[in-house]
Amino acid sequence: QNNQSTTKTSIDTLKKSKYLSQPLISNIFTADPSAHVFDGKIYIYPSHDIEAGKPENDNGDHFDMRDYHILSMDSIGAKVTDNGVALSIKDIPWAGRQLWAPDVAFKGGTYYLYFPVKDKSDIFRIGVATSKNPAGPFKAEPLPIPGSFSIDPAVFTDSDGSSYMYFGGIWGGQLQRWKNGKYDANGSKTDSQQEDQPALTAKVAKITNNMLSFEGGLKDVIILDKQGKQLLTKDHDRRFFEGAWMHKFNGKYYFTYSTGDTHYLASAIGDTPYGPFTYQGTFMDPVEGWTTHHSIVEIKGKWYIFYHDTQLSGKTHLRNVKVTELTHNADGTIKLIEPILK
Ligand code: FUB
Repeated sequence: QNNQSTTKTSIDTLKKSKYLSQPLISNIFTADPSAHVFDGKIYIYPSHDIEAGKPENDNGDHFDMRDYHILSMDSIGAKVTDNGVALSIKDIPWAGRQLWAPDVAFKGGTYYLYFPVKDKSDIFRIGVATSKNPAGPFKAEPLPIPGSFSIDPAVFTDSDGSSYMYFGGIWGGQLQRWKNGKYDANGSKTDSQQEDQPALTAKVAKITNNMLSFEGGLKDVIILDKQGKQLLTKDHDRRFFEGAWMHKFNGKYYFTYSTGDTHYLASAIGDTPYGPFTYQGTFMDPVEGWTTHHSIVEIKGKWYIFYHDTQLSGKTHLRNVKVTELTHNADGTIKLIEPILK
């Protein structure tokens, strides 16, 4: 008996030592962590993964999440608190299914939680819910943001107080079905399928003063190569797939994202929140699990990346969030992070 438990402990230790960092919590499965600092405390807004028994497919039906839990901690390495249900799908009047990756913004004493969910016609839209407390509970607005679609909202507030939303995702995220500004239910299941044309990319919109709508229309987040040419559909190692994030460092705007089917996190930098952005390279190698999704945040003078993998479950739809340090290089790139130790 003793020998068996010693062997099990050694195997567990060996397994753990494979990874650059360890899961932040293990009482629930969490993914897509958007991290922010409010009043000196760290808050993480993740998806809450569950086993819904849905078959795995390219549409992402197996990601059938029903609520959000917000995590908080006083500092990196400190105890992580799961603050319980912050918003449930049953309290979103227009929602159908699949609560995917959220983000949050703060303005004038109110926290705004932005979330993608399929409406009752199975079309992804982006909604807003509000709270006076960063950990919730949040109350959803009665309707989605007018003109919103697709997934993965990331809200960036610039030094002048203006906020912008970056959003979109191809394949299950449905971005490719909005070619002419209207949803095409019979459209492509993956991308534009025009291999030698500029790839579909994220959208960016300025958010109105009341934080509830878009103003000035949607713009494409243009990603250029070093020769000034837009990345093409066939360039799966570099083109945008989903999971946008924006942060500002040394006066430059860093647009970071997942390349999806090639599983990298990549960065591109620009001089304004609207871009254009010049591709800088990959800054995180693939994690375990199909999806990769992150946020980047400065905490007490150091930069961190929050991300997920499938260390606890070994299943692509049951993920766990993690954090590790991130370093900006002087040449505009971000130092490569290898989540699985060699
Ligand atoms: O969590 C569901 C989806 O998986 C997210 O919206 C994507 O970014 C991917 O992480």
